[in-house]
Amino acid sequence: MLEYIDLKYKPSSDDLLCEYYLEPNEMSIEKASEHIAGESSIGTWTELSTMNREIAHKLKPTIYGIDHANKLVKIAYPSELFECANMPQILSSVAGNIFGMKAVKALRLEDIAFPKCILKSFPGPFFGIDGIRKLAGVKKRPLLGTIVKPKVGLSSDQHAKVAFDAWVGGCDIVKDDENLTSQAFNVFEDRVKKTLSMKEKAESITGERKFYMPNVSAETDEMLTRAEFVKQHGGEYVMVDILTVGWSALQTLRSFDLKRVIHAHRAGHAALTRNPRHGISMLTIAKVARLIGVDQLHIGTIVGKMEGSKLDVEEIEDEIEKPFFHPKKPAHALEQSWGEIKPVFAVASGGLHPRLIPDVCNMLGPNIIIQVGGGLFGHPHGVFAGARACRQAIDAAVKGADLEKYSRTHYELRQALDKWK
Ligand code: CAP
Ligand code: MG
Repeated sequence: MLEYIDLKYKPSSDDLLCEYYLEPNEMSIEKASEHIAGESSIGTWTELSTMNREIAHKLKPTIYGIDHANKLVKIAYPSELFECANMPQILSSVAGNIFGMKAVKALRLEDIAFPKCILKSFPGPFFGIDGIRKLAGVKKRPLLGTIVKPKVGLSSDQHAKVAFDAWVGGCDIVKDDENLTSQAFNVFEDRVKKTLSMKEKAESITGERKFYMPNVSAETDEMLTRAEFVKQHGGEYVMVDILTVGWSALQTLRSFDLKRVIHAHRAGHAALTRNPRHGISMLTIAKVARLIGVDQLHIGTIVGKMEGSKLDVEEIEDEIEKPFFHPKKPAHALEQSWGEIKPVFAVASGGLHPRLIPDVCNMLGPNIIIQVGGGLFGHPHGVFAGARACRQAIDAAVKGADLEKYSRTHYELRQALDKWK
């Protein structure tokens, strides 16, 4: 077995770094980590007649950290192992076969840091936070989004109508739900045309920029055709379910000369991220998504209906919103310096309603997009009132006003607080 462990090794700026949570299976964590290091790079289960010094010298990774108490292993991979601009290949290496190895009882890729040479080969976000704020003409406050509910079932006319009500009521953004694409009852092109024209009407009434995020998730060629259709019809955004379309399709969408805001929905992520002992962390997925180049990314709400601890959600927001060159922090081994890669706008969504909005603002700060689906479409007085209630809750949070007091002079908010205690 090749020697992979060198606890004195100091990773070079050319290494790709991974941190794994590793539960060994009837062997030492050292032995198990060597299996992982080998299988994720140049090794396999037995010695090879075809292995030679040169390959080993050039491509062998180094296990440079083993934390027995927390079962954490750090591995530095020489960048030559990877193909620049090829996310499938990178993840097939460091997040591929290894999860199924008998040498481990459980394995979770907790964090990843990309070296400059790989960083430079990906575009990152086209707009980033500053670009979106400029597009929206909203300098400071959190942006307010909603998701048309029911998730699916409305006709394209009904979809456009409720989107109009949400925009005029105060939403900046209206999005399709993750499982609405182009079903018989609501064909994509129809919905996009009607909803975009309602968007223009809402803009002229409110004097505010309004945005529609149509879900273009589909087979890659079809996805590109739909994205182009949105562009031709004046839409500024596309939304894509990044896990179900896949990393390669996301790279294709980003490389397409779209110049549209890419909103990343993470439907399916919890199959990978939820188990704290096995899988891939949302932090890792968020870094991959930022590198490929999404502009907005769901990261959780802490207080809503989806799991995701305060620590996790705040750490993900920190990481994706970190500016190009962040102030020198005590270098955590996997500290990612993002170079020219723009920051990504964090999205808090899932089980939110007006009463929870101040908590989200206080915990996740102003650089957040707050998306409220059921908590807006479930308002006792309908969509327009639901949007007004959510916008009033954001205004209260921005002013630091007490929500109950604020609701005495904001009727729609009062009604929402009465419904969702
Ligand atoms: C929220 C939502 C989003 C979730 C996804 C839904 O609707 O549209 O898909 O936010 O979760 O379908 O549940 P509600 P996450 O506001 O009605 O809950 O953002 O954690 O990926
Ligand atoms: Mg949804």
